[in-house]
Amino acid sequence: MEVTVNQKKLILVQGDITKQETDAIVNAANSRLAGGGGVDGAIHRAGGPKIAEECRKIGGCPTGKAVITSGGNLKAKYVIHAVGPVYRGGTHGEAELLKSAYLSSLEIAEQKGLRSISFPSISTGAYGYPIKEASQIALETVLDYLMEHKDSPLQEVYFVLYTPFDYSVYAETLRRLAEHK
Ligand code: AR6
Repeated sequence: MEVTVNQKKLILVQGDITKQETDAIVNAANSRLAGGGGVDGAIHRAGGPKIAEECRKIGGCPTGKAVITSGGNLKAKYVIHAVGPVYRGGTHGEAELLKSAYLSSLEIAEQKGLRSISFPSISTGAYGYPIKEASQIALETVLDYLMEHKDSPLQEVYFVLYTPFDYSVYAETLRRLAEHK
């Protein structure tokens, strides 16, 4: 499924983000940039040790922010490591922090002049963010960004959802949001 905003595309696909050929893929990292399971583990496995080495040099990243490394052996030239919040009931600023993790990634991509980027569903695995709420924040943040940054070099923003269920939740949210824009 895809929608167009200011001649830029937001595209939902189901699959494995490590296979994406966009300029950058986004990692759902932790604030120590220490690697882990889920999409983080998959990216480090597929990208090789160079990514972890660069992460070690950077040292860490606060929740709600992102940092960039090379893509190692991946097809993507860069990995943007975004740190989403751990979900603790929704009353600890989680929504703002999740939005900020997406925005920080988009800003880094824009500064680097990237044309395409792929996001996973940040925080909805190990960090426990309910996916319906998270999809609303993720998609709204990207749609607003594309609307407000006409001159950004970013032309394509993908969401790569790992399971058919995750894809269906994002597709439903996107349909709803697109109707109201
Ligand atoms: N491609 C796309 N999405 C994937 C892939 C993949 N190859 N593998 C998993 N997902 P999670 P979080 C989905 O747990 O909740 C790590 O240990 C997965 O189905 O990866 O932000 C880090 O080091 C889920 O929908 O990230 C952190 O400590 C989504 O990616 C912590 O987990 C996010 O799940 C971050 O937790």
